Amino acid sequence: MKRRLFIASSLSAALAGCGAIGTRLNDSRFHDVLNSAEALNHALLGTRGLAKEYAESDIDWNFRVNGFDTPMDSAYATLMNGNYRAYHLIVDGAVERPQRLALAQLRSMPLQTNITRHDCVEGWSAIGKFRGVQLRDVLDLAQPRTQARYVIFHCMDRSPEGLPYYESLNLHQARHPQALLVLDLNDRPIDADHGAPLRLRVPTQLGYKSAKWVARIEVVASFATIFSGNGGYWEDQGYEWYAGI
Ligand SMILES: Nc1nc2c(c(=O)[nH]1)N[C@H]1C(S)=C(S)[C@@H](COP(=O)(O)O)O[C@H]1N2
Ligand SMILES: [Mo]
Repeated sequence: MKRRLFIASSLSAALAGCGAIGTRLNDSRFHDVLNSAEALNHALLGTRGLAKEYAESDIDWNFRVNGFDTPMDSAYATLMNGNYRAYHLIVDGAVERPQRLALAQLRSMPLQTNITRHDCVEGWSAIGKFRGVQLRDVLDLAQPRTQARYVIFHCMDRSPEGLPYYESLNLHQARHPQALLVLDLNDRPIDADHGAPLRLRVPTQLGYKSAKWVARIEVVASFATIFSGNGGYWEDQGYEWYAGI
């Protein structure tokens, strides 16, 4: 325990004084500190801790919208205009049984609800009621192979420069009981701006991990060869991968 406290205090000393995170993102020493903080978080807290759950009276009924614009391409417009009946979630990669799941199939699985707080790295939070399928149930259908270590979420939107949004979790995070593929937000089918028809929700990690407009879940042994190799759109811009809260 003493050793842990020592490590923790040297980390906070190293982090002290970095008020403007944005200006430090290109500093490699800053990255080293972040990465060691991630490892420490992981070692001390593991992935078993549960995020706090709130009461109905705490819900922000006007849940804020953030991130890139809702996809505007004709493929998405067609999906939306058909009330997402043509949508299928693809689960593939290092799995025994690749899946192609319609929304109705997902809705017929056991659904879980949690009222949890979403924390955006930009400094705002909102409490929402998230209802959906446990990600681990979907992974169980697909049966990850023994070499599988991460799940990549491929999204339908793009950054202003045209780069696709994507995210990743390791299999432990993905099997967290509160990690949901969300179908309903605040008692309504999730709307287009919040990631319809399916978005990830991981209340134990920062907001950018909770990918909206998920089209495909790819199970992989490593994400080194995916886009710029850092495990997510924002991670490729220098944000931390683990992003635990
Ligand atoms: N596909 C996709 N997912 C995304 C984003 C995005 O731009 N595209 N933004 C992330 C960020 S930074 C936040 S804070 C949340 C915002 O979710 P909300 O619009 O439901 O509040 O979505 C996350 N997931
Ligand atoms: Mo965010």
